[in-house]
Amino acid sequence: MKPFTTTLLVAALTLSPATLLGEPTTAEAPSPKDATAEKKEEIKEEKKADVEIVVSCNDAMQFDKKEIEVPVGKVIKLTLKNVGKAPKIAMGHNLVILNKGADLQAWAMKAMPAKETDFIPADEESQKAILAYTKLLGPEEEDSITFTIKEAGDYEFLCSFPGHFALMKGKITAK
Ligand SMILES: [Cu+2]
Repeated sequence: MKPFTTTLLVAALTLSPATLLGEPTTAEAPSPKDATAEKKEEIKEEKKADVEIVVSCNDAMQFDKKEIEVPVGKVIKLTLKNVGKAPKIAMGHNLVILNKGADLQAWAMKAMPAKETDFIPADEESQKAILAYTKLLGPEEEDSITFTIKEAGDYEFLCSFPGHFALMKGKITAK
C-alpha cells in the first residue's frame, strides 16, 4: 500500500502547481487580447469611412462649407485644411462639432480663455457638449477626425479660436 500512496501524492503535487499556474494565465489572457481587438477596430473604423468630407478654412476666418449633410449611423471622416498663411498664434483654426441642443454661444465663451488646451474648455459641461473636434491648425496644416452621428438632427460646429466663431460656424445635419 505504501508505494501506491506515494505515487498518488506525487501525482497530486505534480498536478496542483500546474493547475494553479495555468489558471491565472488563462484568466489574464483575454484582457491583452481585447485591447488588441479594440485597437484593430479603431484602425478599421478610420479606414472604412462611409463618407469623407473636406472643409477648408483661411486667413479671412471662413470655412468653405457652412452646411453639411451626413447620413445617420455612418462613419464620417472629416478633414479640416487650413489654407491660410497667417501664424497659428494669430489665426489658428479648429473645427469643433457640438452635440445636438448645445448652446454654441455659451460654449464659445468658455472656450475663449482656454488657451492651454488649444481653446477646448476642460470643464465637464463643455466637454459633454462636444461630439468631435480637430486639432488647432497653423498655416497649411490639416487634421482628420472620424465620428458617427447616431441621432438625426442639427449639430452646430465652430472654430473656437477667440473671436472666430461669429464668422466661423456652421451646421451639420444628420439624416
Ligand atoms: Cu478660426
